[in-house]
Amino acid sequence: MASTQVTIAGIHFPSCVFNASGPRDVTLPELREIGASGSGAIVMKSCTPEPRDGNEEPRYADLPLGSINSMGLPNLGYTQYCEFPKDLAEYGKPVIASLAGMQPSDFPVLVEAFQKSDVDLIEVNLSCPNVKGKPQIGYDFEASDAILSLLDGLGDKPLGVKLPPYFDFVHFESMAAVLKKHKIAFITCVNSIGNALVIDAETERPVIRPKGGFGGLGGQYLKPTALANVRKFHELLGDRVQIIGVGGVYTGTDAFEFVLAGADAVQVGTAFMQEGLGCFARIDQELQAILDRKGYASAADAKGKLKAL
Ligand code: ERO
Repeated sequence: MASTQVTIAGIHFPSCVFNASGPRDVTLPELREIGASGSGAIVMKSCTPEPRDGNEEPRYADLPLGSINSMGLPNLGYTQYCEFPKDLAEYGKPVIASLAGMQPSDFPVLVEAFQKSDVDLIEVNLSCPNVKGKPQIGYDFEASDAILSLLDGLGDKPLGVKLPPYFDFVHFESMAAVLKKHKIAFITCVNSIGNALVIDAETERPVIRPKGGFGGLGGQYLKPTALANVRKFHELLGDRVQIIGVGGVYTGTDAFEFVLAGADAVQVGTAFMQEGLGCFARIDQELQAILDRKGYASAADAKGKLKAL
């Protein structure tokens, strides 16, 4: 059987298929369930300095080809997520912290705390689309650079950045130039497409309430954009930055496409919401079967092997 094990920033993952930071990884019981599942890692919900209830309901909706959400960063506050890795150690898989500051000065506080914790990797979310009045930092290259400058030298745990989707080659190049200035071990690409609007023609209303219905679009709608982002950043950053692909991974074929584009691993968001914990083992097995059929010994062997047409 082909191997789907992977090493990211020197940390071993039993599978390259694992959960995306999202609505089902907020509490310790939810994280324990992910630990006991086939997920190759435990990614925790993006956290802030203080606990947050998030936005008003309804704030998540399934769609024919994916999902829309405006959760608004509900989380228990970072001190809880610094403690959870001790409780999650028994599952023998990497624990990834995800953090999102409400202002630039929050980021070093959160990173420093996680550097002292038992988490294995730290994902800095520069792309939350749903906090009222706050822009997605990743679309402001100077602001992103300034925040990453505050994080340089804060510790030895591998640091990654969760990026928003980009749609223009100039923007890929601008963000790649920022990333090259800092010690970034991995990028997670991409977050949901921000500020989409889904309307129910029957009710003549949006399907979620916060922000007049504007929210982050995930699932199949996102996959071609996500693949393009993985591919472009792989071309621009080469082997110096590893890539975790996310956006519309429902099947082993989806995961294989991300690997061909240049991903080392994939995260599962909407499919996890819709199918539940069984999705990880299923996608992993489907990926193994495709790798076997195509003669790849491992997912790592297929990384970046997209052929020209
Ligand atoms: O609303 C959220 O909590 C949220 N939703 C997303 O689609 N992406 C995020 O990064 C995020 C919060 C950080």
